[in-house]
Amino acid sequence: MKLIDGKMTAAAIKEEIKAEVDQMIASGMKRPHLAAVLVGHDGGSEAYVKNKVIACEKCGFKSSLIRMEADTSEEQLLACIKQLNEDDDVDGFIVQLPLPKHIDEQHVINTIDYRKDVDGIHPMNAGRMALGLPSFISATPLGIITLLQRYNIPTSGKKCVVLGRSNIVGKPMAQLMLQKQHGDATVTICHSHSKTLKEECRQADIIIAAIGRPNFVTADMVKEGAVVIDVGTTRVEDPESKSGYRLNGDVKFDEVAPKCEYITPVPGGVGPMTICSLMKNTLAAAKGEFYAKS
Ligand code: L34
Repeated sequence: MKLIDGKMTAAAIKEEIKAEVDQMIASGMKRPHLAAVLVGHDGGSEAYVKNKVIACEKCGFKSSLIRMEADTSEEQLLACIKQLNEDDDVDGFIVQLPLPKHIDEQHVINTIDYRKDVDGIHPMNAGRMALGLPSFISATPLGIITLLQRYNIPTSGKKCVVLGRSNIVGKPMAQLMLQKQHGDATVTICHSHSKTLKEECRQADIIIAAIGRPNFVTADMVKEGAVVIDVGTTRVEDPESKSGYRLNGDVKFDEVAPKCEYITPVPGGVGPMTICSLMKNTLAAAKGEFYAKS
C-alpha cells in the first residue's frame, strides 16, 4: 500500500505557482487576485476558506475575503457578485458552498461572470469542460486528476467507479475520468439509489468516493490492488481532539488501506489538492488563459 500525499504535492505545486508569479511581477504584470465570498459561519467552510487565503499568500496572490452574515438576502449576495464581476482588479472569485437554505444556489452561480469562475461551476465552464473544451475545471476533480498524474497512476482503459453525483465533484469527476486527454477510463457513476453499488465497486480498479457519508466504503467493497481516492471531509465530534472534532473520510481507511495499491488519507489527501487547483485556476484567469480579458 502506498499513501498518496496530497499535502506534499499541493505544497510543491504552490511553489511552482509562486515562481511563475514572481516572474510575472518582474515583467511588470499585476499580481493575481482571488476573492472569496463566505456567507454565514459554517465551521467547515470557515476552515476551507481560511486555507484558501493562506494558499494565496504562499502563491504570491492578493486575496480578498468578503464575509456576509447567514441572514444575508439573495439580493445582497447578487449585488456583491455584481461588484466582483465588475472589479477589474479581481481576476477570479468563488462563492463558498453550501449557501444558507433561503438562497437559490444555482441562481447565484449563474450570475458569476464565467471568465472569473475559478471554481468552474458556472454552466459555461461545466458545459465546456464536459465537451473537452478549454475551461476552468472544478477544483476538487482537477486536484484528483493532478494527483493521479503526479503519482504516475495508470488510468487509461481502467474501470473507474465514481461514488456521488454532485455538480461540484461527482459529475465533473466522471467527465474527466472519461475524457481521452485526462482519465481515458471506463466510468461508472453510483449514488444513493444505485442497486448494484457494492458490486460495481468490487470490480473497480479506481474508486473515487465523494458521497459525504463517513466510512461508507468498507473493505468488502474494494478489490485487492485498487486505487482509492477519498473526497469525504465530514466533521464528526471527537471529545479527545483539541478542536472538539475530527475529519472523517468516506472510506473506512484502516480496513481498506491494506487492500489498496494507492490510497489518499483524510486529512492531507484531496483537500489540499482542491485548494492548490483553485490557485492554478486563478493563475490561469490572471493570464487570460481560457477567455480573453476584457
Ligand atoms: N464554491 N464550495 C466552493 N468551491 C469549493 O471548492 C468547495 N469545496 C468543498 C466545499 N465547498 C466548496 C472546498 O473548498 C470542499 N472544499 C474543501 C477545501 C479544502 C479542504 C477540504 C474541503 C481542506 O483544506 N482540507 C484539509 C483539512 C481542513 C480542516 O482541517 O478542516 C485536508 O487536509 O483535507
